[in-house]
Amino acid sequence: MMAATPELPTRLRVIDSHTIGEPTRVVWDDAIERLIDLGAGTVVSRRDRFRDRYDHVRRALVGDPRGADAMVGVMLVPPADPSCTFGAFYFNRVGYLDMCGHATIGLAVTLGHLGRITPDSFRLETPAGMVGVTWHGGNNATFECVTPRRIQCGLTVECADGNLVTGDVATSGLWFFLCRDHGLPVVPAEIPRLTERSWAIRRSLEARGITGDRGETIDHVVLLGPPQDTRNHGRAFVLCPDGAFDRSPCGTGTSALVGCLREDGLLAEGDIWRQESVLGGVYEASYQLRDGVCVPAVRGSAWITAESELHFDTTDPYRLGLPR
Ligand code: PYC
Repeated sequence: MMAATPELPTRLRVIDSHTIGEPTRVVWDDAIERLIDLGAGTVVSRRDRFRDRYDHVRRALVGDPRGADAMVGVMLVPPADPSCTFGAFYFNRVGYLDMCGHATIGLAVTLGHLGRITPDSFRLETPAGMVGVTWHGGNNATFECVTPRRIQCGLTVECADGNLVTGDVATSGLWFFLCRDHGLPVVPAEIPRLTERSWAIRRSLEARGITGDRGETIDHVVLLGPPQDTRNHGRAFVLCPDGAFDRSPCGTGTSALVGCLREDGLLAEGDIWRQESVLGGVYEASYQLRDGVCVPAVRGSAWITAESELHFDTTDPYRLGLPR
């Protein structure tokens, strides 16, 4: 017998996009507000309430069979900070992300597509903090991420597969291990081995108790390499928490990298760093110093792929997603 079904509408409208390959699903339906009560307060408190009471909605929205590998969902909520126009929290098929760069670019292009914004800048309240967003019109948007911080530089880790790698532990809204000496070409043909190696690194960080400075799991691994196109500066394979690789160069990962490059004296204020994904899509990143604080900016492009209505038929055994 099927378990009693928790609150979930039978239909929900969403807008899907991809940010140079990386999928985003923005929930765009009044029904969700009638059905779920996230209370008042900050984006963090609304996200936590969603996680505690309505986590099944997350799985139904972005997990199999309705979601896609690597998809990040965005729930728009009212901001608590009066300087922000919107609030948003992010989730994927295994949990929640405090910030997501590609999904922020996807959200800006989606809001532009819906006529909710004009080409301009606005402030977005996210669980990681306040993020500046500019929709340039059409498919292009820039986000200014939270301040990057590197807490370990040149850390050597022995992986479960026996390989020794050296990298930096850094954050810019999410936690990353950024590594250059992983020994693999950052090309599509190597995605299975890049995935395996980055999982080995992630497992080894966990086994050694290496975390963010408040015990956060380092759940994104960035394997860096030289660009394939001489107009660009670097290339990245990024393993996401759900085991999928980021089809884009990873927005928050690129922000964290910008912070490391600055500290290493490899990127001057205002200079552009063009970062390729393992698939070849490019973000343009730079930073400004505001009151001495590094503010990274990442510019990218997103395209709407669908305006759809998801169906959650009450007779569907998988209306809440596959059980995994
Ligand atoms: O663009 O920040 C990002 C991101 C994180 C996980 C997937 N994309």
